[in-house]
Amino acid sequence: MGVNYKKLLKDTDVFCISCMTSNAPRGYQLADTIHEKSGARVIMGGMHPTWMPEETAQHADQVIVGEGEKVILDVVEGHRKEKIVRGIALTDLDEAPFPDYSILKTPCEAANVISTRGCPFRCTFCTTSRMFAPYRQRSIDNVIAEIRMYKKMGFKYLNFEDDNFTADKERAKEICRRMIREGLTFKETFFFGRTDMADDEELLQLLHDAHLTRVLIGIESLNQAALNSIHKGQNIENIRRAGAACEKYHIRVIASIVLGLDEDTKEDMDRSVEFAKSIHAYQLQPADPERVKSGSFPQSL
Ligand code: B12
Ligand code: SF4
Repeated sequence: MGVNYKKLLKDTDVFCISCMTSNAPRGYQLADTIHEKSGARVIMGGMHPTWMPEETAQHADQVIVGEGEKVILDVVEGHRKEKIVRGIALTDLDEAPFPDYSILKTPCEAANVISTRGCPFRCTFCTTSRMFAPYRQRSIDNVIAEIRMYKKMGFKYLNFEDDNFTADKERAKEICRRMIREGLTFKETFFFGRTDMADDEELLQLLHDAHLTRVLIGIESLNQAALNSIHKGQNIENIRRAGAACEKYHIRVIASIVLGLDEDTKEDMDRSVEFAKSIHAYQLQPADPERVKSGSFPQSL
C-alpha cells in the first residue's frame, strides 16, 4: 500500500484501532507492536472491545465501550483518563458526518450507508440491538443526501448496513420512493431484512423497483422451540412466506442460519440447510453458536 510504517510509528502520537471479534487477535497484535516500537498511545473500540473491554485493555492504553463519536476527542486530547471509557449514544444521528471515501486506499465499487442504529426487536442472541440501543433513525433527507453523494462519486453498488432496514416499513418505502424518483438507484443494493417484510406487498414492490434486490434474512433455525428460545418472534410459516415473497419479487436471499442453537438437533441443522436450498437462497451464512445462549450477553450497555 506504500505505507512507510517506520515513519508512521515515529510521527504518530495516538493510534486508534477498531475491531470486531474476528479480527481482534490481529488488532491486539498491532497494538502490542505499536507499544513495542514507539511511544504512541493506542485507543481501541468497536464491537469486540465493547463486549470484552477488560481483555482489550491488556493491549490498549484506553478502550471505548459503545458508540465513540461523542467521547473520542476528549480521550485523544487526554481529558478522559479512565482505562475503560463508556461511550455516549448519539441522540441525533444526522449529526454524524458522511464517511470520507477519499482516504480509502483500495478500489471499491460499493458504498455503505447505515440509515438507522439498532433494532426495535430484542432477539436474545443479538449484540447489535444492545450495542446500539435505543433504536434510532436518521432523517430521510439526510440519508438521501448521502446516497446522492455516492451516486455522484460513481459507485456501482450500494449496501444498507442497517441491522433491520425494514423495521419501519413506511420509512423504508419512502426511502425507496425517493431513490426511484430522484434517479438514485444502483445496479444492486443489499440490505438486512426480517421475515415480516413478506407481509407488505407494496414494500416488496418498492424494494424491487429501487433495486434493493439482495437481502440477508435472519432465519436462524427451522426448529420452532429454538426460535422461541431466542425470542425471534417468528415461526416457520413466516420463514416460508418470506422465501416465497422474495422469490416472487426477484429479491435474492442470503439465509442467515445459526447452526447449533441449544434446542437444535443435527436433524434440525440438516433441515435448515435443505430449507435454504428450497427457497433458492443463494448463500448460506452459518453463525458461530459459541455465545448464542439466552442471557449470555447483557441486556443493554
Ligand atoms: C458493514 C459491516 C461489515 C462490512 C464492513 C466491516 C467494518 N469494518 O465496518 C463487512 C462486509 C466487511 C463485514 C464483514 C464481516 N462482519 Co460485519 N458488520 C457490518 C455491520 C452491518 C455494520 C458496521 C457499522 O458500520 N456499524 C455502525 C457503526 C456506527 O458502528 P461501529 O462500526 O461499531 O463503530 C462505532 C463503535 O463501535 C465505536 N468504534 C468502532 N471502532 C472504534 C475504534 C475506536 C478507536 C473507538 C474509540 C471507537 C470505535 O464508535 C463507532 C461510532 O459510534 C455490523 C453490524 C453493526 N450494526 O455494527 C456487522 C458486524 C460488525 N459484522 C460482524 C461479523 C461477524 C462479520 C464477519 C466476521 C462476517 C463473516 N462471517 O465473514 C466479517 C469479518 C470481516 C473481517 N474483516 O474480519 C458482526 C461482529 C460481531 C462481533 N462479535 O464482533 C456484526 C456486529 C454483525 C452481527 N450482528 O453479528 N461486516
Ligand atoms: S431482528 Fe435481527 S437485528 Fe433485530 S434484534 Fe433480532 S437479530 Fe437483532
